[in-house]
Amino acid sequence: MSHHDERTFVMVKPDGVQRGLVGDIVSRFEERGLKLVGGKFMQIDDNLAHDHYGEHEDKPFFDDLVEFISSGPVFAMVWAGADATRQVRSMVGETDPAESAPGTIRGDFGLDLGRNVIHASDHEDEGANEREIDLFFDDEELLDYERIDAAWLYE
Ligand code: DGI
Repeated sequence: MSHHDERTFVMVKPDGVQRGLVGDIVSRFEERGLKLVGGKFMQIDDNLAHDHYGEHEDKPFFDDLVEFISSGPVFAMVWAGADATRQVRSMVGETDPAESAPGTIRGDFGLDLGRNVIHASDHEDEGANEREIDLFFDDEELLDYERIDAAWLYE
């Protein structure tokens, strides 16, 4: 795998789907030059919600978080590109939309910590990207192809 193919897991949360933000969010990553290698419109069940947010199980907001993330459809994606995990997080903004800069997804579309529109793997948590991809996708659901503009995106 070349360094252009680092993969990261991204998900439009139920609030983003309900608010019609899927297209805008997908466009941002496409325009940045990232490559969509997997996508799934789905509803998260209780088990998957617990697995995905397991690191927060002792937090006071855990039950609300699990209920919210499984409350309606989400759009789960895998995006690939150079330094993808860190670059996507910088486009997403801070965990709290109120602290997120304009121009970031959370800074443009959110006001409340519990309704922050999007999830993306934490680049500071080594291996979180691949763990989350494995949790949501089978290998055969991730497609291997080149973007036709790859030679114009990378030197
Ligand atoms: O990786 P992030 O989504 O930016 O943040 P995280 O992994 O620390 O937390 C996961 C989600 O949990 C986050 O997107 C929103 C929610 N959350 C985090 N901290 C708090 C919180 N929700 C509430 N109500 N209060 C918190 O302090």
